[in-house]
Amino acid sequence: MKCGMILISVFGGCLFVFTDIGINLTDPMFRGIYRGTQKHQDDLLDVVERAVKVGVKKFLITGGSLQDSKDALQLAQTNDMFYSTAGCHPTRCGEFEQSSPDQYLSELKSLIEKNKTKVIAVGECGLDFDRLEFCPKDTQLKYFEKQFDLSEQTGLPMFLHCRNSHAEFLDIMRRNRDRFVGGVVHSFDGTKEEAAAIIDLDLYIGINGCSLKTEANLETLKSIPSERLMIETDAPWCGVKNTHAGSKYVKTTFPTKKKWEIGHCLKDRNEPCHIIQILEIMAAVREEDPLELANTLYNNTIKVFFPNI
Ligand SMILES: *[C@@H]1O[C@H](CO)[C@@H](O)[C@H](O)[C@H]1NC(C)=O
Ligand SMILES: CC(=O)N[C@H]1CO[C@H](CO)[C@@H](O)[C@@H]1O
Ligand SMILES: [Zn+2]
Repeated sequence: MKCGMILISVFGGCLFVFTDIGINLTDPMFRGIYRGTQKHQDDLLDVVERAVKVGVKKFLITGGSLQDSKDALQLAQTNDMFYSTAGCHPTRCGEFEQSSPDQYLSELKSLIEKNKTKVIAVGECGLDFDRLEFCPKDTQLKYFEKQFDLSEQTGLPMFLHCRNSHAEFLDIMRRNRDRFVGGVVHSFDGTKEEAAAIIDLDLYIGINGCSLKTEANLETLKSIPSERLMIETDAPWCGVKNTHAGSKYVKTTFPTKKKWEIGHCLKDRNEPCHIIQILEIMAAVREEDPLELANTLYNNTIKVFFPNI
């Protein structure tokens, strides 16, 4: 595939290599469906092609529940660049109790074990105390900890989520540290001290648009060694907005429309091609060479998620 054709960038096309460690590619928005209604044609392939043109080599498709993990795996099987995670997001943890918690867990386990070449992490799992309306605290705590059974039994690293729950999160991570090989806390928006505590546990920190909203976020980003960072979009969520502190460092823009049009990005739908904007912000804030930084970030993902290649 040709690179750089749609880029309006000071950087050339294929220079960069990326693993987008967090991408919700099973979201119906990439099929043109919004709140159950078909609003435009399915443009998943265009979205993927735009990402490939900026250098995305590996797409780690997030699984957020048992069904979503099945869908993510099924999608991962359609493309050699796609991989998936399997687990249950904190806001979905009530699902464990809808039938039998043990069965929910064993179905996740069997999905992983039968598809070891595609499922590369346990997750998304963790804690989210900003959204307790979806799942109460005690349920989140219980089933986050339960998912270490999966990392222990499968030997896979973890893809972790932590929102407004740092103390409880760290407490659970420390208590279970010998039950998982490693992993990443994605969409990180915490303080320098919180970042340091995560690194102390020999974990990595994932940065997307939600990690770059304020000057304080940018200061925290500077404090993290590049050997501990990963990059992601969390698309279709967490896009970089003009109001975000990081946006002043964005150099690459894409043809974008408010109403869907073929060959264009859509204003309020983040896409994996925007990963280059995250890199531009990270490199500028950290005063690092973007190419060197991209290589380091890519190598970090190989170490954690693809140790055998
Ligand atoms: C990344 O890994 C490749 C292959 O092992 C190596 O050649 C390269 O120097 C590494 N780059 C960085 C910036 O770590
Ligand atoms: C490619 C592959 O190994 N697919 C398997 C994934 O797991 C399901 C069961 O959960 C099997 O039916 C597939 O064959
Ligand atoms: Zn998340």
